[in-house]
Amino acid sequence: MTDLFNALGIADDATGGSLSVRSPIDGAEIGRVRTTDPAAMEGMILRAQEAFRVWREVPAPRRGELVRLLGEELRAAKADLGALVTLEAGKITSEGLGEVQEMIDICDFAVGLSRQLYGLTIASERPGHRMMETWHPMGPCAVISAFNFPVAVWSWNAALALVCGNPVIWKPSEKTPLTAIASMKILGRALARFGDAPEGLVQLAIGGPEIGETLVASSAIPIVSATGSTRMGRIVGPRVAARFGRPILELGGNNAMIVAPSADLDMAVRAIVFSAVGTAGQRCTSLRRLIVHHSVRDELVGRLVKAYGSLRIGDPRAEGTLVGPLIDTASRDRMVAALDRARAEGGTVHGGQVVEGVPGGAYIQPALVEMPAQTGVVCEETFAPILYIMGYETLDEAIALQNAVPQGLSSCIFTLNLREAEAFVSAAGSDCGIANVNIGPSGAEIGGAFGGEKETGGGRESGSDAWRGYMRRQTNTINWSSALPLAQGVRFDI
Ligand code: UN1
Repeated sequence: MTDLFNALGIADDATGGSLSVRSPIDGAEIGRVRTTDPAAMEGMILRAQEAFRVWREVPAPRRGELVRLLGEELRAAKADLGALVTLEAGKITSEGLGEVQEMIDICDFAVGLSRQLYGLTIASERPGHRMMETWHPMGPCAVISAFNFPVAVWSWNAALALVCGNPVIWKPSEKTPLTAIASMKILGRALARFGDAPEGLVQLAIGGPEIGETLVASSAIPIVSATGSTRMGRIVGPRVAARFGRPILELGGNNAMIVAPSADLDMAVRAIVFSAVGTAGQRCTSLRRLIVHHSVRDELVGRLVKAYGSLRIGDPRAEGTLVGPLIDTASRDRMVAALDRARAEGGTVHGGQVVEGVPGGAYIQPALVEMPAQTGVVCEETFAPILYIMGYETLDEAIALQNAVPQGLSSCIFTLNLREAEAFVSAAGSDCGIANVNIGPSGAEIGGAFGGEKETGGGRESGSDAWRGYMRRQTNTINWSSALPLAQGVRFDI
């Protein structure tokens, strides 16, 4: 561990502070970090504003160079940062590395984007006039991130914000400050090679709700990108909106898969197991509801019970482990309580036993729960590996079930029937921000816009044109004639 902290340059930061950081692997303290004094936030916000005044005038491709260097440094640090993600967030080794790869991917994307912040030209109704759109930097961007993707979600936001000309203030989860400090050190290496970035371009604020509240309340921060629970989003969203800031919210999901009669069940089983138990069910895209046609239900459930029975649960660093610990025992308690409630609502539970694998860690068998209907507990997101299973007869019924929850992040259908697949992704199909065919709901690539509707919050991050959320649009009308005609035929002669 000391070697790891040295390699990432965080050894000095990971001792002596007031916030105790525990590894979910065994509950042991792995570091103490200093929290940010809430009284220091004002200075931090001022520094971000000063950095903005410089950074917004740096040409976007040059801004992209910083992100290119960050991508290079992340490549060099991938094994170490991945190992730290495993240590601090409890992800299995492959998923820890995958998270860092996601950071590298968004850096590559943002570098290309730094030469493609395109606007439109628009036909003017007036002779000798031209209309166009210009995209300008917006200002400091606050990033409030969650424990489950402790570094990738920051990088989605930071890479885009930086090429778009915005400074970043990052408030990571209190459960994962070490990966945040390490990411800042890695960024520091890129900044040193870059040379002339303004001080305060990217800052880290570690601490509890009072830190987040300052960022949410400050009108000097036009963009607040927040990832976490719907409960958190209900507080952050309205507060940012009330000061006419721009919230980018990525909140709870309750993601479903429909398995149709024609589905390739071999593929479906693999997709279900990865998306329901990967990251111990702690992705916002994790599969939580299986809506399976009655004709294939018994076979599929039988195969899933078998597959779940062979899952290796334990130390996420060990070769062959597929299910690591939950983030903490409170999270495991919530899973146990949800399973009790599911039983009370008529469910039959397979698995879900607490595992005393490594003492001090919150290990538990992932659970499959056959439900008679989509009851109250199924409509809630429990951030743990619980997969509720329900049956259906017609596709309309399946789509209605899938859409009948308050969340709208990710969804998918397994079918070899073209009509069903197209119906699922049509206007009357899935109401989610992500709708897939023959792949699971989790593990999205960074090239697409990421986010969802309803209680998921409506924000979009990562690929496609999500960058527009980090810039302000300006409409320009240029008159190159020697007359001054008014629009809409208005006459106003003086
Ligand atoms: C999250 O859980 O907040 O699609 C993000 C996925 C990952 C990102 C998840 N690429 O599962």
